[in-house]
Amino acid sequence: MSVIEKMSSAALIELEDKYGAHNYHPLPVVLSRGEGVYVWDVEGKKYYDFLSAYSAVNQGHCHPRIVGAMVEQAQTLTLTSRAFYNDKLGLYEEYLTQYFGFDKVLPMNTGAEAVETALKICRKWAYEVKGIAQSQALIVVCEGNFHGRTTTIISFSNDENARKNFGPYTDGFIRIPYDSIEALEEVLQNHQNIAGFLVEPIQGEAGVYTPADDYMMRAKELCNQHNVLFIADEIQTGIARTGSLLAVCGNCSCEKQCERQATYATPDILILGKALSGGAYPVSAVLANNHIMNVIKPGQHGSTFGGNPVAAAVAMAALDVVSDEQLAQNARALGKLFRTKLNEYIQTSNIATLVRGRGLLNAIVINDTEDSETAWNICMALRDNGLLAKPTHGNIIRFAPPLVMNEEQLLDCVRIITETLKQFER
Ligand code: IF1
Repeated sequence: MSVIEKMSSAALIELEDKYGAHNYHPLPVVLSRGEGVYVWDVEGKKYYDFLSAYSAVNQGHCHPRIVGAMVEQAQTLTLTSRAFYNDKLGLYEEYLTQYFGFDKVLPMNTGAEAVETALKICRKWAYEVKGIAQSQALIVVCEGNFHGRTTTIISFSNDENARKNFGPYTDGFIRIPYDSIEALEEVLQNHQNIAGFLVEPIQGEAGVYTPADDYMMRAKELCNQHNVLFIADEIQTGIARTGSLLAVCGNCSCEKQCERQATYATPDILILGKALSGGAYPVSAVLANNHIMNVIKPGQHGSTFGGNPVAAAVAMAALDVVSDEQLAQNARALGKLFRTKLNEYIQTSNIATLVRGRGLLNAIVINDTEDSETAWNICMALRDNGLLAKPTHGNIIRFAPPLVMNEEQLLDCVRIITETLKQFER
């Protein structure tokens, strides 16, 4: 241990470079500690975390309630597999389904696994309930989607880097433009065998692309009309990130964070991951009502770790924190402030052209070509100035701090961001 603690950032980066597969291109900063909205590197420098592990750490780093629940359960019982019952799973299933308003949950671990689960449930429902002919079911997805890295999921991606040379691909998906109700209407009218529509309420990887306010609601209505399952991937947008418990709720201004969920765009299948554990542990879930979930019978789906007692204890604590600390309301208020302040700056800027997002899932568009290094260089300068963010797709920088941030901290971050951008004005 003491040897590792003494190693420099440069030496640790070298180790990863030598012994790890090169499947990532991280910002060169080596973190060794986190607390709330802050992380520290191995040299002791302190940063604001403006990525939150891609919105997994919504509740802040090492939240004592979440860590406490994890440690306590880890000392008691960690894994039984689903060959036996455990004394936490049922409690968690009741808690989670009541929290989000569904009959049942199927617990998994990673986001991609949960998406795969939703696709399997949807196809099985299509054959056994909707009555689509064997192997004919189609699932509609969107251009620019990101749903994970499995072979089936990359089959319907249009990101060449993510899919090239991983074929043969899985059939049965149709891609339509995102944020186009007309395209959805057309595809639903032209095909008889559509089982589901899989969609992100905001496209994160595509650069925090925020669709029209009524897109989710109208898409859900169209799906209803055509007896097609509306499947919301809220792995990144869910759990208070966008200023409401779920982003499918839209820009609701209600005080009760999920009030509109029941009447607005309740998905037929809801996919959660990331912040379901506050970033402490891989926990994902697929929620649906009985008439859909009951198509899955023993032996047809599962996972060794799915629904394990540590995951159950961690997820309950993580969701307790979201409601007790009113994180959705905080994300909504601070998000508005963030966009207002950045917009004021952008009026005067040549380097930043646009800020967009909802709640505390935001991005700025950098005024340069897609393949330029400018966004990366700005992120390096932000790092030097004490704030960690990452570019997405070339010239866009995503800003997603933990939701436990306060107003004073947010204004401090706005100061760091604008002062850094100033260094790049031309
Ligand atoms: C990586 C992006 C974010 C997701 C949605 C499913 C998954 C993700 C909407 C899969 C995961 C992560 C994965 C991460 C990068 C990151 C990401 F830039 F690639 F798009 F967050 F914006 N659905 N997103 O966002 O969940 O299996 O990873 O648990 O390094 O690949 P997972």
